[in-house]
Amino acid sequence: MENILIIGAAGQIGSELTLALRKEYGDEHVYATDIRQAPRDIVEGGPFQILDVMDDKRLIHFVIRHKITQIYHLAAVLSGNAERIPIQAWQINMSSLMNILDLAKEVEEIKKVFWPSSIAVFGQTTPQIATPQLTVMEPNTVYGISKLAGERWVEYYNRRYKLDVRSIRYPGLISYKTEAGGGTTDYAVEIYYDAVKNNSYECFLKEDTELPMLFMPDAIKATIDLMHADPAKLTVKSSYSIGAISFSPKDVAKEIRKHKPNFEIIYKPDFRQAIADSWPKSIDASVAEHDWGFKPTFDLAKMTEIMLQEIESKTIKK
Ligand code: AKB
Repeated sequence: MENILIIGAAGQIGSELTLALRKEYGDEHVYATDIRQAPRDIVEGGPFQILDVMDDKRLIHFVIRHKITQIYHLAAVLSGNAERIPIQAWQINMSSLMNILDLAKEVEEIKKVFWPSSIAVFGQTTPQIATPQLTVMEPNTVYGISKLAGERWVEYYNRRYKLDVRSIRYPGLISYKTEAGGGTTDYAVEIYYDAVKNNSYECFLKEDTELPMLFMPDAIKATIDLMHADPAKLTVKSSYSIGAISFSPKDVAKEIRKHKPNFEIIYKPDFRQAIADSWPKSIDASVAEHDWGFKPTFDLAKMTEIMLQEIESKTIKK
């Protein structure tokens, strides 16, 4: 029997992954935690507790009391926010990961850990088109530096302590359930909300800034597939590159106009432009495809249709 701990269950990935894992393992076996209140379906659909991943003493009690066997550590300060509080962001991102890795090494019952990395591990010197799994990595954002350091630690714990830690380098994630917070790819979520609310959007990136993205249902499936994969087939012990759709703000605006012909967009790039410019435009996911069958299904057109529909129906219900 598996007992799963989710850290960061109120966040963009956590709020959807928790529900998917509860479906699979049973509501009562998936313990959702966060430092803030989570959406209603998370709180009411199974165990939920306010828990700070930085509080290692409470964390270990929690893990032992609930006989946790798998941890998904999703909490992090994202790229845009991390540039505002660099030292604090580094401390939060690194200490929380080290707490989890060390805990998982010590507690024998914990069999698997998941930790998300990001395309932010790449930098200006990385080839930007079809960025390979293994390539130059010189990130110049605090978030990217913390994710790259995290990847090295994940590989270290895998090899040195035989701890089964699995990881994905997520591209920008797009979802309608919980809004992202503090990232550079967030424009691709905000644009849909503002299209529904105001029929217009002020974009903080330039119109032709192309970035790799993934629709949340594909991201959730990828995460679960990786966690189920045969360990003998996993050749990457740090983090797997994945990415499905590459587009720019101009491309999304064009797609939105197919549904809302009067939609307007203006461009006012801010400090996040430099972050986006240092990231890949597209990702070569062939290693993830080969090792554990990564196969995204949504393209920009299908995703746009669903995003607009779902946000509209949320807005009407309110
Ligand atoms: C961000 O923009 O910071 C994140 C990421 C790509 O990791 N969405």
